[in-house]
Amino acid sequence: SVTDIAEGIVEAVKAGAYILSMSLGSSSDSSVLRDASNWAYQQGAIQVVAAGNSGDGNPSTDNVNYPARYPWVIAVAAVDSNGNTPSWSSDGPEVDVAAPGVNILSTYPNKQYAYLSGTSMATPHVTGVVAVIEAIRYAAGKSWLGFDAIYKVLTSTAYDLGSPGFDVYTGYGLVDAYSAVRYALSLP
Ligand SMILES: [Ca+2]
Ligand SMILES: [Ca+2]
Repeated sequence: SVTDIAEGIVEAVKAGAYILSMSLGSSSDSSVLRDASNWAYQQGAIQVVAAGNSGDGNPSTDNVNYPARYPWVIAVAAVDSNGNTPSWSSDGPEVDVAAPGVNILSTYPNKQYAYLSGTSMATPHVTGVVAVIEAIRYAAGKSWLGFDAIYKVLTSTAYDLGSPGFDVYTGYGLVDAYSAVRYALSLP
């Protein structure tokens, strides 16, 4: 339930998890989810969230789920191996970046692997990049980059896809781990 998710966010941050990967969402907002997510942001947590699999191909309708819609999280759309947006990837002005989300080799119940598709598969690619950024900065003796700086790093180094510049399908573009790490290491 949404209260379970809210509680999970709060307990994770209380336990010291400051990078949250959330392959989940709902089309309806909830005050308890909003409060928990905003609280996590205020604690310095970086929340990376699947935009959703409710795309309709219409750029004028917003299909981004909650909590991906919140401005204090990073909302991730899916692209295929050609950089194209699958029809189901949720589109909207809150999409921040895109990542591979079609036919992604994934862990699966009962000690299995399976090729899965969804913004749920795209999201951990971005979460991993955030973790690498913070880890390499830590190894270099640099401070934790908070949400605002991470947001700038990811969006300004993303590889532009689709229509030039920001678009509602891929946000600022395909997340680029190497460029993002290089840029993050150049920051104080
Ligand atoms: Ca739409
Ligand atoms: Ca674009």
